[in-house]
Amino acid sequence: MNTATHLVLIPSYNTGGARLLATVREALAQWPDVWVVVDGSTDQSATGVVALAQTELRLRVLIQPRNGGKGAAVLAGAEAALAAGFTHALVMDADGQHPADRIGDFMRASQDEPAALVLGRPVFGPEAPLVRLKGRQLSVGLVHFETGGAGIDDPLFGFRVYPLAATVRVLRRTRFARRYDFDPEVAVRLFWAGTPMRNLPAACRYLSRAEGGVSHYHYLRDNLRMVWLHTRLIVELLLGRWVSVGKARRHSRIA
Ligand SMILES: Nc1nc2c(ncn2[C@@H]2O[C@H](COP(=O)(O)OP(=O)(O)O)[C@@H](O)[C@H]2O)c(=O)[nH]1
Ligand SMILES: [Mg+2]
Repeated sequence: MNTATHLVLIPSYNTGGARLLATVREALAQWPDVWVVVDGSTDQSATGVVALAQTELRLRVLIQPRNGGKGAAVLAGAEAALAAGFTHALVMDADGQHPADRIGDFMRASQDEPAALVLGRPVFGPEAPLVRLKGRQLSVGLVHFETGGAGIDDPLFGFRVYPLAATVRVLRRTRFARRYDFDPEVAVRLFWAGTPMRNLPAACRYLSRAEGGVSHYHYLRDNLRMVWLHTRLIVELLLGRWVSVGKARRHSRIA
C-alpha cells in the first residue's frame, strides 16, 4: 500500500498523558505518519508525546495555544497536512475509544476510492452507556433527513478518512463545525458537496475511568449545540440545499 499520501491525525484535549501516549503508540504500530494536535490542553498531556517525537521522526505534535475545539483542531491539522503534501487524513479520537487495528483497512478503502469520505459505522460493546446510544438514534434520524436517507450510516462516530482538500473547502465556508458539531456537520456538508460516502464497521469502546477513559462531552451544553446544528442544517436544506441532496442521491445510486 502507498502510505505517502495518507496520515493519521489525532485531535486531543486534556486526554491525560498516559492515555494519549498509548493511543499514539497504537497508531504508530499501524501507520508511519501520525500527527497529534494538542488543543490548548492544560493537563500536561503533551509532554509525553513531544518526548516520543524526538525518536519517532514521523510523529509530529502541533500545539495550539488556546482550546478551539475538535473541529478547529482537525482543520488546523488538515491545512498543515495539505501543505506538507498529504491528500488524506484518518482522524481518530485520542482517548482510546477508536480501533487502531482498523487503520489499515480504512486507509485501503480510501486509496481505492480517493474522492470518498470513509466513515466508521460503530459496533458497540455491552459497556456502552444507554443514554449515549439513545441520543445517537436521534442524530442518525436527523442526518438521514438532511441527506435524503443516503450515505451516512453514523454521523457521530469520528473514526474516518477525510479527503483533505474537499474537507478544508467545506470547513472554511462555515464558521461552525468547530466543536462537537464537527463530526455530523462536516459529513453532511461533504455529502451536499457531492463527496461519495463509504461506511465500514469499526468497534467503539467505552473505557472505564480506571482504564483512563475521559469524555469532555457536556450533556446540556453539547446537546444544545446539536439542536442548533440541526436547526441550521434543516433551514439551509429548506432554503435550497434539497437540490444538492437530489444530485448527491442520484450520484450515490450510480456509484
Ligand atoms: N482538539 C480537540 N479535541 C477535542 C476537544 N474536545 C474533545 N476532543 C477530542 O475529540 C475526541 C472525542 O471527544 P470526547 O470528549 O471523548 O467525546 P465522546 O467520545 O463523544 O465522549 C477525543 O479524542 C478528544 O480528545 C477539543 O476541545 N479540542
Ligand atoms: Mg471519547
